[in-house]
Parts: sequence; structure tokens; C-alpha cells
Amino acid sequence: MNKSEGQQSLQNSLSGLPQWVSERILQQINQLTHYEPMIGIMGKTGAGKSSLCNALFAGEVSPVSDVVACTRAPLRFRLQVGERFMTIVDLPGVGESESRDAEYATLYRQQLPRLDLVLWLIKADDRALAVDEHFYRQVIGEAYWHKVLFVISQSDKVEPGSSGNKLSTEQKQNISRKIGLLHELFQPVNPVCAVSVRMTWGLRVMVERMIYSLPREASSPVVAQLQHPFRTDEVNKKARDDFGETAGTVLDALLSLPFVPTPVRTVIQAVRDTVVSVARTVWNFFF
Ligand SMILES: Nc1nc2c(ncn2[C@@H]2O[C@H](COP(=O)(O)OP(=O)(O)O)[C@@H](O)[C@H]2O)c(=O)[nH]1
Ligand SMILES: [Mg+2]
Repeated sequence: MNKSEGQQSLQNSLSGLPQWVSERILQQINQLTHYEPMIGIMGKTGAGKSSLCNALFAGEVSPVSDVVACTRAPLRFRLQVGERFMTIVDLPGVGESESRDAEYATLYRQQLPRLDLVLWLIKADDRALAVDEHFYRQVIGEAYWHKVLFVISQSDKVEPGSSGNKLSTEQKQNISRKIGLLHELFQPVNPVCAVSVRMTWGLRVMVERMIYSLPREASSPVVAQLQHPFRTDEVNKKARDDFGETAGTVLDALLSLPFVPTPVRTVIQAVRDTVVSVARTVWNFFF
């Protein structure tokens, strides 16, 4: 089966519906396959933002020049794999300069509603987190906490230091402690992750949590951008399930429209489960 055959199977599952309804559904499912996710990445300069993005994502990067004449405009990068796109917004460091924090606050409040997720990097040996905490509570605010995934970066730099290319038992214990500390400090919605890009440690778990933290419509398009080793069965399964569910919500949305006649509603309800299951089956051809 290829992509157009995938589209054909979807169409077949809708054959009992009037043409305007099935066309509308297909068009909206097609839009879902072209959803362009936007992921923010924040953390102080040197936290390891660029290194992490390069480690996780495969897409070819093209810098996006912001038209807005703002001195602190965030850097945006557009990644492309095949015909799929994703945007990464590199948000400037919080807590690096008091005088700029007001400016950052405005900028974050503009960006947050459009972002699917924010990866918030905290360097393993960074102990000055008071400003981060303030920022999380006052600027990000509870309404957006579900969009934040805290990542302890450069875990290899945790005490007592490692000689080889593996973390010592003592280091792993200290990383667990740091994770506990961040949970106490931020009470995050999504569980805190720890990674070391240098040692390629913790990345798979981090990617899984990222996929679980994303809104349903964004998970598959993000998976499409991942470097291959991170496309684990677990990650693919979650994305596939999400895609099926979002296809289902397309039909649910039609049911909520007052002008859809009762016989059509009955058919929509009858084919819903089939559409979800076909969408899951054809997922591979879209992502
Ligand atoms: N030891 C270690 N160094 C890292 C790791 N990740 C990044 N770095 C280094 O930290 C520095 C800053 O990284 P970069 O990705 O440019 O940080 P950014 O300013 O947040 O984008 C660079 O010299 C990286 O090579 C890591 O996991 N372990
Ligand atoms: Mg950078």
C-alpha cells in the first residue's frame, strides 16, 4: 500500500455518506497530516539547546527570518523531512539579565499560545533556579504549565564527575535527586527528564515523554522529524493512536453541527470506529 492507496481506504470507509460530508472529512484528515508543529526550546545560553535539537531531529534546517522588527525576536528554525515541516522556536535565556526579563515576559506571552510544547532545559550543574521558578509561576502561568517539559541537560556534568563515557552510580543518584528537586520546585504537569547529549544518555525516554506531552494533533508530525533511533515502537504507537483519535474528532465535530440531517448523523456514528481504525492502519503512509 502507498499513500494514495491509504487515502483510498479512508475514502472507502466513508462511502455510505453523502459526497459533501465525505469530502469534508477527507479534507480535514488531510489537513491533520499536514499539521506543522511548533516547539519552543528555552534555557540559558549554553544550556545545550542547539545540541539537543541536533541530536533529536533529522530534518533539514532552514533559518526563518522574522519580519517583526523586534530586537529580542526569538530565532525560528524550520525543519523539513520530505513534505513535512516543523518549526523550532529558540527562546532567549531567562534569568540572564534582570533588565531584560520584562521584555522576555512580553515575548513569551506572545509565543505560548502558538506553541505545542516548550522544552525547558536546565543544565545539570545550574543551581541558581530562583529566577526560573519566578518565571514559571508568574510569566508562563498555570494555564500553560501543561505545555512545559523540563529537561535536565548535560547530566554528565553532575557531581562527582565522570571519567569515561558512562555516568557513574553516584552521578545517577545525584541526577535522581535533581529530578526530585525540580518536581518539588515546579510541580510540573509532565515528568522531568534528564539527558546527556554527549553520552547519548536519557534521550529515548525524553523523546517518549515529549511525544506523550504533545497535543494529539502534533505527535505524528513531530515523530516524522525524529532521528531514526528515537522512532521506537512506543513512540510510533502513541503517534498512531493519536492520529486515529484526531480522525475520530473530525467526525465528532460534524455531529455537533446543527444542520447535519439525522440520517447522515446515524451513518457518521456508524462509521466512526471504522474511520478511526482505518486512520490507524494508514498512519505509516502519512508519517
Ligand atoms: N558535557 C556536555 N556538554 C554538552 C552537552 N550538550 C551540549 N554541550 C556543550 O555545551 C555547550 C553549549 O551547547 P549549545 O547546544 O550551543 O547550547 P545553547 O546555547 O543552549 O544552544 C557546547 O559547547 C556543547 O558542546 C552534554 O550533554 N554534555
Ligand atoms: Mg544555541
